[in-house]
Amino acid sequence: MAKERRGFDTEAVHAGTPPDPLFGAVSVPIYQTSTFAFESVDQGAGRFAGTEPGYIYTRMGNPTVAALEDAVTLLEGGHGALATSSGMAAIVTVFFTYLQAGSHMVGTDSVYGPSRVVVEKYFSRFGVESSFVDTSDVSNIRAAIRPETTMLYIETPENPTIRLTDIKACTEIAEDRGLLLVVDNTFATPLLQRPIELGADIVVHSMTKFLNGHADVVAGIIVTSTDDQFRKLRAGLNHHGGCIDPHQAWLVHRGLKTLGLRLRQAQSNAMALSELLHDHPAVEWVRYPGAPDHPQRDLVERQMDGPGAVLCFGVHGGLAAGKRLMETVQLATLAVSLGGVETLIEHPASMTHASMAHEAREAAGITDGLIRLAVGCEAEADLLADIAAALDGLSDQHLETAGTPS
Ligand code: LCS
Repeated sequence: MAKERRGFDTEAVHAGTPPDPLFGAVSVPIYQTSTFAFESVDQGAGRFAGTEPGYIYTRMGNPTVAALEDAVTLLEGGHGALATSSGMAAIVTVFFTYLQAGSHMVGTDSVYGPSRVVVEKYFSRFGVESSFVDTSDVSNIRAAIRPETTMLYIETPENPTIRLTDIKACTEIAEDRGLLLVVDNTFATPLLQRPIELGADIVVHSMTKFLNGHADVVAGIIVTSTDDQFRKLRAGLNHHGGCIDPHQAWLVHRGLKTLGLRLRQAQSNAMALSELLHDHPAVEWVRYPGAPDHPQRDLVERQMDGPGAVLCFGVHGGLAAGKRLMETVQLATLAVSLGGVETLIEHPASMTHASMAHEAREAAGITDGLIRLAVGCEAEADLLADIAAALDGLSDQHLETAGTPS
């Protein structure tokens, strides 16, 4: 009888946690070793040839790392996974493995800045061409595809514009045009969105964010949907060298167990904050997939099991007022990154997306006035009070300035 799929939280707690044969340790042991002894030359040769099971060298695989990879594979509904030293190492390993001179990729214009810059600035030196377009309108993807296009790379929800791209529609385009569809699922996580189930080929994550969830590790992962991709990427990662350290892998695996608990709490806080922002006179605009006025509500309903915990907004008075707000908040921390238990606020144009050219940033909707709020797990009332006080301060100042006779 087919085994029924267990609940997400059950899998998150138990996946990749095989019983420890030596002592029965309930937590996966940390195999903090760079290399593994062979019993014989023939056994070593067999491991290198792939005819003997067992580990060789931690860059090529490690049991603690494998436990984390098994867990994420299961949660994403993939075939296999490869954990990496950072989200960027995961992304660059995919590009390094699949792109070549003369090939062209189409990508989301408002991706995490370095995911785009690495292609436009570095891979271009090796003859790789790219077009980054607004993939929230899939007709832009079709228009950008060339005969030499081999990859479609999307991020949804997008960092930091919180626009969405229709994964199912991208799957159809990718199948039609023979492209590899790669989805950065960092913002949604497998709790809220499973791109491989929708037909994507490969999923990447910055595990630095929600999967680890505690702002104490930098890590990434690549999830594949076929054995062929897994083998190619395993070899690609071995040569690229961006493997994860076993201790970091163990920390991420520990964080992963509470992903559902953390993200549901953060999401509920984000919903309350989006309502506060929506109603506050100091706020010019807000974008959050959970808000009734998000322009892609239908897609949110179809593609996601929840709106997530990151939102963006702009205040009246533009960047100057935004800076005051970001420096006035007390509980929210002025810092880049997201997906941790603590609420973070940042200014993408001068921080996370500063490496993009100004025109490219503006064209992608990453305006100077955009503020990103990555909501954490604090008590809702405290977060609301913190943001409301900072916004009230802006309104008071705005009224004072408006009321000052010239
Ligand atoms: N993908 C997304 C969607 C990201 O947001 C980030 C990092 C990465 C990939 C790269 O992951 P990393 O190498 O940092 O693990 N995003 C950041 C951000 O928004 N603030 O600081 C880092």
